[in-house]
Amino acid sequence: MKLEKIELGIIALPLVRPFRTSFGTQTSREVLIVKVVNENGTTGWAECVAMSEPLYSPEYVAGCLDLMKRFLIPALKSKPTITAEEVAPVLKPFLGAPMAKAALETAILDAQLQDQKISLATYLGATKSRVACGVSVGIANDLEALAEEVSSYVEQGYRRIKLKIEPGWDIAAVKKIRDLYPTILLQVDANQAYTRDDGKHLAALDEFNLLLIEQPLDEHDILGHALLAKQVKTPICLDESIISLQSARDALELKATTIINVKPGRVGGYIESVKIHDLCLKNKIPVWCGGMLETGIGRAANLALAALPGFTLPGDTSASSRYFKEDVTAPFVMIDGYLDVPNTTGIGITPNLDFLDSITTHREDI
Ligand code: SMG
Ligand code: MG
Repeated sequence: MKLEKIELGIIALPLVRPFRTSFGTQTSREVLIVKVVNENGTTGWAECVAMSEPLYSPEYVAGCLDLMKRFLIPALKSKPTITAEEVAPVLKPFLGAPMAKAALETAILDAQLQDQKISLATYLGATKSRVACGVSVGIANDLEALAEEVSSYVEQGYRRIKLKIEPGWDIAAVKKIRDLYPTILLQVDANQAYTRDDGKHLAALDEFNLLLIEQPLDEHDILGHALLAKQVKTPICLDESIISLQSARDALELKATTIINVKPGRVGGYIESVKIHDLCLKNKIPVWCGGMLETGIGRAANLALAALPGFTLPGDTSASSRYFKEDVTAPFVMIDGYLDVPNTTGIGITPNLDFLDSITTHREDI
């Protein structure tokens, strides 16, 4: 396609409740939204999953906007035509920035698939029409508040609970929820909050029959995760460390992870995500779809990915109501613990433009 127009917008959406992790507390979601228009007048949408500050990963909203304007978009526009499959190779010389690159690739893919009249789910190879939902539960003020929050999610039908942990908020929190729900699928996510010396401490989680411990150590400490895997029985699942197909291959080979959290923004897009999925499927490694507090735009695309056959564990793909009072698309509503996979062309959403305008804090037309 020919890129006729690209619009970058930053929106701010309050979260329905603060979300505390080992690296900070989010009360509102600032999101960089990408809109592309091609020569047919087709509009493609995507959201960049970077957060406001570089706390989860090195990328952040204002940095992604600058990088897109200064380097990524000029590189794409220098080509007379571009396909979604060409985006990653064209942007490869610019190092890092998987979230910024993924957003551009996804917006172009959305427009391309609409023109081809196929859904993202079909394009990616989805085999399911709905996906089981998990929910990620932040660090609470005390164990009672945690139990209350988890109970409300269980009542709503969520099929898997993930507890955020950090030193000082781990064993007792897990015990509290496991005692309340002896059989529920339960896992924890540390967002790199522990060190190699914490193996013995983390082994105390083994008795709670957890699905996995997500990213206990520094994102660069692949060897540390492999050593930790020998000390704990609970499977280790990498999130932040997996930034590409190559890094997934290496981490598996080194036995640093036996389950992978696939986040398209973290690995540079949906096309790379499918490659990681295929590698894992071939090696019988379970994968699940991570979340970055996406609006309906990113959620729609994540659901298409989570519908691939290797996504055998419920992901952090929760209903719109878990995050926002009002979403920028029609809300994703959970039925019986599942969300339907969008099946119209492209990523399958139409943003509410008036609402989007009303929450836009910054806009640039390129
Ligand atoms: O989208 O439901 C969601 C959030 C899931 O816990 C979640 N994401 O490390 O997996 C993770 C975190 C990253 C974002 S935390 C603000
Ligand atoms: Mg995580």
